[in-house]
Amino acid sequence: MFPKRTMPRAMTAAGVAIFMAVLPMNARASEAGAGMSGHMEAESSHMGGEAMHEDDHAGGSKVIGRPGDPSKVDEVIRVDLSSYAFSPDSIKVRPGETIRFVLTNKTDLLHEFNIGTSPMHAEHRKEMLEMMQSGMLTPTGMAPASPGASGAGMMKHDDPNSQLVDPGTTRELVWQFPTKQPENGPLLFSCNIPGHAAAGMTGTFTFTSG
Ligand SMILES: [Cu+2]
Repeated sequence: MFPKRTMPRAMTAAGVAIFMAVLPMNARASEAGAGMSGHMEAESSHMGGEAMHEDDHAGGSKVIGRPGDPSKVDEVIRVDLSSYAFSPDSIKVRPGETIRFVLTNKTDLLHEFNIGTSPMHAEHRKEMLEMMQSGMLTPTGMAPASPGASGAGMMKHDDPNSQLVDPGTTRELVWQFPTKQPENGPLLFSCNIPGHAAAGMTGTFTFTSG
């Protein structure tokens, strides 16, 4: 029913993986020590049928959903990414439904669409800031990969709940939502590129009753 667009996604994921590969190991270690509550360590290839959780310290459901099956999409929602806002900035979700987000960035800056709870976004923002500070991430996109960035010690940063949208492009993200808000929710969408969320680039998911 919908055309598959796997190539742009794959390229973006590879770019992110290369970025994370060069982060200082001590930075990664200190994050881990602080409890990477929002960090998804599994590779996307392992995420297929598995729901995503935050670390479960307090009990209760913290499921934020899972990568959706592109052949079982219940609803298509277009979201425009501008500097610095989402339109719409509030999205209604039916419990358990699968949404294909069509994300269009008409600006000349890089933006992100990331689904998560507030603590997850805060954690991811720290990672994005480190990428920016290391020069691997620029305001307009990923820096070209440096030779030798791959190999042993390669870090994966392939979050299936996130899509980077290059300037002037459209990307898609298919996500199956949980049946209710996570205990430590609510679910929000956010651009975690440094400064963008603070400037207003966030939005809310609200769950309808049925
Ligand atoms: Cu942004």
